[in-house]
Amino acid sequence: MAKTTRTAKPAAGKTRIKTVAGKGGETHQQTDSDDRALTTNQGVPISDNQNSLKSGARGPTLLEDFVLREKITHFDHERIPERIVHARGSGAHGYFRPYKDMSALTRAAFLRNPREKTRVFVRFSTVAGGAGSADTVRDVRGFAVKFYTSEGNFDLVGNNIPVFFIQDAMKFPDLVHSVKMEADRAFPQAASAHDTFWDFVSLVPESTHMLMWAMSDRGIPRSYRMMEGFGVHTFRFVNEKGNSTFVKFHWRPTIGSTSLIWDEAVKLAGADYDFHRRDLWNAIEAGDYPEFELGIQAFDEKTANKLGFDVLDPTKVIPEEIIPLQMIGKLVLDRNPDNFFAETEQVAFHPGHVVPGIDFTNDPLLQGRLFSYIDTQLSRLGGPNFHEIEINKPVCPMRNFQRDGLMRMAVAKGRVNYEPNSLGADTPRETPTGFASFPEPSDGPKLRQRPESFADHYSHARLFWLSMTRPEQQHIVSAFAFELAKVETIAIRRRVLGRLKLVHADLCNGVEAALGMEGEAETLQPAVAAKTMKISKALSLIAKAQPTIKGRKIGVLVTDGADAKLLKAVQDAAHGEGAMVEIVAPKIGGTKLGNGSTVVANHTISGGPSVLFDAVVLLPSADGVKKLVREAGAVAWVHDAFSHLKVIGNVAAAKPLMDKAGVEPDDGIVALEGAGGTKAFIAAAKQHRIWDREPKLRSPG
Ligand code: HDD
Repeated sequence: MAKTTRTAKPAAGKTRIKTVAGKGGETHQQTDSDDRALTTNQGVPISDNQNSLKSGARGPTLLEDFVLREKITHFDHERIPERIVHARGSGAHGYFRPYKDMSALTRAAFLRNPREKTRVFVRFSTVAGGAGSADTVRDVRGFAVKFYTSEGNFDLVGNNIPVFFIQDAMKFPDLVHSVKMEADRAFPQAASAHDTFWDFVSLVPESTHMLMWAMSDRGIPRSYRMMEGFGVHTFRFVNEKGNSTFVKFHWRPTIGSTSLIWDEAVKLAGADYDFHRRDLWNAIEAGDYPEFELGIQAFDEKTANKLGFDVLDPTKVIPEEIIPLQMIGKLVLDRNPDNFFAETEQVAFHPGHVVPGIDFTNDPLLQGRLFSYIDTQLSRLGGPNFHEIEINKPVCPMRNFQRDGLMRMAVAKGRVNYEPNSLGADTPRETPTGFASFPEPSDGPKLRQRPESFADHYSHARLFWLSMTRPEQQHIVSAFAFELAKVETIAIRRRVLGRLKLVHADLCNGVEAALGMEGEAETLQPAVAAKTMKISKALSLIAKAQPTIKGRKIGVLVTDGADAKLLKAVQDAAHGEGAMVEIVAPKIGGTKLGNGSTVVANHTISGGPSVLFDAVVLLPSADGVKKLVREAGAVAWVHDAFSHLKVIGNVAAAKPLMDKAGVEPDDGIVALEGAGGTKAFIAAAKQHRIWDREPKLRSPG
C-alpha cells in the first residue's frame, strides 16, 4: 500500500499532529496489506479511522466527511424493532435426523431417510421481556425450529409448555398487552406478577390450564438444554396417498428436563443475567451438544372423537398415557451462530412455513398465527424479501415470479415475470407433486362463535394439578401466592382464587393460606365443572426425572492448601459422567493447593455464587476455612446451596463454614474423604435436588 499521510490517534488533551502511518509512538496499527484494508461500504480504502475531517486541528467537522457520515448513519440504524413477543432469545445451528422412514404417515422428505441429516436453526426465547431482559424470569419459553429441508423450510414454532392461554387468535393482542410492562409506567419488565396480567387471565377462564403450567417449575427451566418443547396445536401428517393423520409434536431433551427453584431464579437474574444464553453457548463451545428427540402423538379422527375434549382446542393436552409418544428422530445443536444479529435476530419463523406432508388443522389459534408471523416480519425485517436473508433462505432451489420490493437481493433475469407464459421456455411451472392442502370438507354458516367442545376450562388444569408430585404442588402454590402478592387490586386476587377453587380445593386453600386470605375466593360458576381425569405421570418433571448429572455443572469451592488429590478425584468422576466442573476461589489468579500445585479459578466467590451450579463441593483447607467463615459471601454461598436443595460434597475442614451457613446433615450432605466418598457424592448429585429438605426450609408463600 502506498505510504499515506494521516492524523495520528491523539492522546487526550494533546495537540493533534500529522504523522506518517506506521511511524511515531502514537500511531495506531494499520494493515499494510490490500486485502485487509478497512474500507467504506462503497469499498473505498480508509486511511484514518480515528479522526473526523475538520477545518483545522481544533476546527469544526466538515459535512463533506463521507467516511464519518456513512459510519454514523449505519450505526444509527443498527437496531431493528425487537419482536413484540419472544424478544429475548438465543439461537444455535444443528441438524435433525429421523430414526426411520415415516412415509406411512407423511410424505415430508426430511422424515424419510434415517441416513440423511437436515440442517436446522433453533431459537429459544422468553416471551414477555424485552431483548435485554434477564433469562431466568418466570415465563413461557419459546422453542422454535427451522428445518432447511430439500422441499423448503419447515418451521415448528413451539413453546416449552404444550398448551396456550387463549383459544382464539383474536385474543392474542389483549393477552400480550396485559402481560407486558404496564402501558403508563413501563414496568414490571419481563414479569407476569402485576395487576394487568392477572386481571386479564382471571377474566378469561380458558387461560386456567396454561396458568397451572406457567406457575409450575416449567416456568423457570434450569437450561434451554433441559426443557421439553411442544408444537402445541394438533397438526396433520399427510402421506403420498393423501391420507391424513393428526399429530402433536414434542421435543424431549436427552439429558432430561429440570428446573430452577424460584429463589435461585431470582438470584440468578442478578448473578448472571445471561444464564441460559451463556449456558447454551458454553455447552456448544465445549462440544457438549444439546440434543432433543422429536416425538409425535399420532392419531386418527376416530380416536380424536373419543377423547372427550376437542383436539382443535390449544388449551388441552392429550395425556401420553392415552396416546403414547413415539420418538421419530433427533435434533443435535452443534454450532453457535457466527453473528447474533445476522442469524438469531434476523431469523424469521412462521408456523405457516410447512412442507408437503405437513398440514394445519382448524385450531383457531393456529389459523390466526398463520397470518401474524409473516405480517410481523414485514415491519421487523423491513419488507417482503426477508426470505433472502441468509438465515431464512431455503437450501433447496427457490424460484417464482415474485419480484422487487425493499431490499431485493436476487437479480431476476429476462422479461418474463408472470405465469402462465409462452415466452420463457425454462421459467418455473406448477408441479403436480407440490404442496397441496388436505381437502378437509368445510361448509358452514359464517359466524363468530366458540364451539361447545371448547367450554371445559378446568378438567385439564385439575389433571395437571393432580399429576404433580408434592414438591411440585408446593411450588405451584408458592408461585401463585408470589404473583398474587404483587397484584395490588384485591378484587383481582379474589377472582383468581375463585378460578383456582374450580380447579381443586387443595390448590385454592393452599394459595389462600399462603396469602393470608382464607375463604376470600370469589364464587365463580364454571361453564363446565372440572372432571377428574386419570393422572398422567408424564406431566410431572420430578416423577419422570432420570438420575443423571450429564450436562450439569458442579462448583468446587477451594482455598489455599486444598486437597489436590480430592479435587482431581471429583473432577475425574464428574467428567466421567458428562458433567462440567468449575473452580471457585477467594482469588481469581490462582490458588495454591496442598501439594504445592496451583489451580486457576473460574470464578471468585462473589462472581461465582452457588446459584450457578447444580451441585457443589466444599474443599477448603483447615487454614483456608478460617477466613471463609468471616466472609459473608462465602457463608451465603454455602447457605444458598443448602437452601436450594443442592447436594454438597465436603471435607471435614469445611465443618465450621457449614455450621455457620446452617447446613444440617441429610442425604445430600456427603463426606468426600474416606473410601467411596467421591462416588457417593456423584450418586447423590444425580438426584439433583434433595426434595425432603425443602419442607424444613420453607413453607409455601
Ligand atoms: Fe407466537 C413469535 C410461539 C401464539 C404471534 N411465537 C413467537 C415465537 C415463538 C412463538 C416460539 C418466537 C419465534 C422466534 O424465535 O423468532 N406463539 C407461539 C406459540 C403459540 C403462539 C407456541 C401458541 C400455540 N403467536 C401466537 C399467536 C399470535 C402469535 C396466537 C398472533 C395471533 N408470535 C407472534 C408474532 C411473533 C411470535 C407476533 C413475534 C415475533 C415473530 O412472531 O416473529 O408474530
